[in-house]
Amino acid sequence: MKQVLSGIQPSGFLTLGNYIGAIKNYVLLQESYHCLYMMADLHAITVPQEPAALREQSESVACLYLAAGVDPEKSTIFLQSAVHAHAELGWLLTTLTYMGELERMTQFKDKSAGKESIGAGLFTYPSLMAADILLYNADLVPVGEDQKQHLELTRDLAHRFNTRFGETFTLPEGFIPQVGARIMSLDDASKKMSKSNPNPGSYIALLDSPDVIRKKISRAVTDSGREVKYDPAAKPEVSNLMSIYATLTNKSLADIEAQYEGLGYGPFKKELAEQIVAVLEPLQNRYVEIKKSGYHLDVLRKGAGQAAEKAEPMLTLVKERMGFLKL
Ligand code: ATP
Ligand code: LTN
Repeated sequence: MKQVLSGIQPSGFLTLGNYIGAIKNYVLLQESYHCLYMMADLHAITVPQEPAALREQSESVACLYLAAGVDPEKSTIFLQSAVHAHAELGWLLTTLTYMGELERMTQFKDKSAGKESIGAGLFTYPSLMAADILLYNADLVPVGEDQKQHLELTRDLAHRFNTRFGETFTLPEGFIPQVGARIMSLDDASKKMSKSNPNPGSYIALLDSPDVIRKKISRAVTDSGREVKYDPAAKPEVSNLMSIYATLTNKSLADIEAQYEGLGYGPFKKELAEQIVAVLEPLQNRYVEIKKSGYHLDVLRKGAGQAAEKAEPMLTLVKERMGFLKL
């Protein structure tokens, strides 16, 4: 059976972009594959995090995985920091990564732009992500479009290692949705929707109340026309809202165009907000229950043990192949 691995950084509270680009597919894939889903907390600290906030956000991501339907009987759910092999293999792979490769990463360029002090970890971030994936010989990695470049690097590192030290790692493939792989900001359709955007109006948080969701959608930027038409080049804002609508309702973009022909943006936005509420309200109710019960902490404890059991033999093999003296 194929192996799946993915993760989300607890660097804030999750958005609809995280749900559509990643979590929705986590739930789908667990029916057919061995799946490991982590809270990438070692990645989250590549930008400064308040300790109390990091703890709270990590718990929140775990509860959201569970509330969205990731089933701990089918999938292993764990904290990256609870499995030591991630940091260790991360270092080993950092030594195989070229500066030029890291300098080309668009996520690094975006996140470091205009900043005075940039942590070295933000730069070497992709080598750690490669370690997460290769440690379990994952075949498939469900992610949004923005992670494609990191996956390419992961494949290059796996190939480089295999060539130098002998066949060890599987070369992973991305599992990227056809529609919704890059949900854009509600206030600026040239930027991706992101949980670390300082303007909360730019995203729908998975924990936003129904009224906040309605308000944010009604205020979402649209062009001055009125035609509900999917045309990302000419109408990026409406096209983005249509992608959200399509993924949440499983309707095709053509069906949505037909449904709102001649009606203008108003009715479309109103119905979109209701569709989002219909998906998020039950998820939020489950979230509250799970958080209160503390169930997620048991899941994480068990998950760390299961993940470590798989990761340790791989790390031992890698170290042996690289020539570390075994005592
Ligand atoms: P940050 O703003 O802190 O960098 P983020 O919101 O971009 O965070 P990540 O933790 O980097 O979220 O991403 C988690 C997963 O969600 C990844 O698979 C990523 O590709 C996906 N994802 C994030 N934002 C979007 C988006 N706007 N559209 C589709 N998928 C997304
Ligand atoms: N870099 C990813 C989060 C992440 C990840 C992973 C995704 C860390 N390790 C391993 C897939 C597989 C991001 O979404 N920013």
